[in-house]
Amino acid sequence: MDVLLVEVPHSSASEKRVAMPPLGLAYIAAMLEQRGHRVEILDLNLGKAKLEQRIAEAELVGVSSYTQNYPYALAVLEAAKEQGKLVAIGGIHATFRYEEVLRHGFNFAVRGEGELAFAELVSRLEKGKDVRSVKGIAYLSEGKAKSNGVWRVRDLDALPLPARHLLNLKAYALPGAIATSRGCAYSCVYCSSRAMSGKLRMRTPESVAREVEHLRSLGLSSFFIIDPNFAYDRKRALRICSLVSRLGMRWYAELRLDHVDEKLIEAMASAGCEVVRFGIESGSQEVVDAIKKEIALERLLDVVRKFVREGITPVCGFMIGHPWDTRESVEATIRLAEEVRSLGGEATFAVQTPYPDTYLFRHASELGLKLRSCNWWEYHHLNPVIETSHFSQNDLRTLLFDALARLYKVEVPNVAPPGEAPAMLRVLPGVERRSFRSIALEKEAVG
Ligand code: B12
Repeated sequence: MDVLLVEVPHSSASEKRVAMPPLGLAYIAAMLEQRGHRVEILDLNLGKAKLEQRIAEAELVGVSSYTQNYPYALAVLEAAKEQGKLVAIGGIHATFRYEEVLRHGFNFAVRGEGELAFAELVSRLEKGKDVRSVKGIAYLSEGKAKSNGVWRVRDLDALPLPARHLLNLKAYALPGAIATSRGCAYSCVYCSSRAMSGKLRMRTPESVAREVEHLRSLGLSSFFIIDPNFAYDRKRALRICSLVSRLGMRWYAELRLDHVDEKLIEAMASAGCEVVRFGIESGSQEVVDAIKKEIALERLLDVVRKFVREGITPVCGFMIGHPWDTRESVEATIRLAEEVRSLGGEATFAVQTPYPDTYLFRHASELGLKLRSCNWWEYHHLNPVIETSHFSQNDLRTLLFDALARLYKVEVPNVAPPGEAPAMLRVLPGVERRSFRSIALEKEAVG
């Protein structure tokens, strides 16, 4: 079958170049090719040219979407429906909101990890067979949404490597996105990873090193580990460091504060790691406990010092607007972020955003959260869509800008129209939104 896979645009306000290739679609494509299907990947972040023509050449269209850019997926649906094509949607938003996407007209929602579910769906469609029993898909039957559950891949090492030959890697600022594990062992109340990918499954260090070697053979000089927590298994992380240290590549990874120690930091540094990101989320231990982050803040500054000493830039992510946040806890958060920066680390700020199926979203009213917008487009961490029992939407916006202004020592004109925060940020002179990716990009630029 001829399948077109479409990645819809990401709204990364301040990035001049598209950050990363759609790894999820590259995995889906590899499995389809293994089953003998012809596949194309169209990443609309690289331009919208030829969408209609590519749809015309395909028998089935598959769309990938997060919550925030779901409105774009509807535009692709419309374009495909105009040509009478079957359209499936997969990814995090379709997994949680399958009834919504089916009501909007998608023929199939593929829930969870799509490699096997979608390949099975395509093979049966090709043979004209009944697809209603395919695990991991949802569809409408007599107007009712029917779901066959969520499919997750048990043995990640058994998956074919992502089909990067279908991607124009040169077009991406950080082309070397790689996943060494899926899922998470923790249940932070605001995070979708656990809800989306379930329990943690890890690849063997040898299979990870083989993929990094493959990236190098493609001419890449760096890779970006997208796992929520690269070092959950310390022994595995040390083994990966020793295997990739021979390849002379730069790399970036996300970690948890409770899974790092001196030996691991040294091993990561000598293996070429240059930037790491920690989700710290608050400067108040009480709030950190309430959001079920399970880390001890008292360790942070020492860990930051150790990373900086080893030449790795630690980026700490903070959020304001947690249900338990007060002016005092927000103040503590800004103070801690300033301390991190004073030690040579970096800090990023976002506003708490309850994404579908997270604990926060499911328990919003008990937690005193009022959802002030159901326009998914506004769900992008820089624009408050909630009111808490302590702060109004506008309070949260002001707190966010004040935090950014204090951190970056600039004046903040409070002119933010509702929903337009990314555009607003462009008026903050000199405050390019510092993010894990933009800091990694700086390293790339230095080379
Ligand atoms: C890499 C990444 C990014 C990259 C995306 C690059 C890209 N082109 O894919 C960038 C940096 C651009 C990004 C940006 C943002 N991100 Co982000 N991102 C991630 C991250 C870390 C990894 C995603 C990934 O590659 N996973 C690995 C691949 C293999 O899995 P996958 O993409 O999910 O694909 C699988 C399935 O979903 C499914 N599937 C996916 N697409 C399709 C399509 C079809 C047809 C089928 C059948 C199946 C299918 O099958 C795939 C293979 O198993 C996740 C956290 C995580 N660990 O998952 C957060 C995550 C997805 N991001 C998140 C958010 C909130 C954002 C931002 C809104 C944050 C912000 N304000 O800046 C932005 C904006 C994005 C936007 N929508 O505009 C949330 C999403 C929550 C939600 N409900 O939408 C997550 C879950 C983080 C979190 N913990 O909450 N992000």
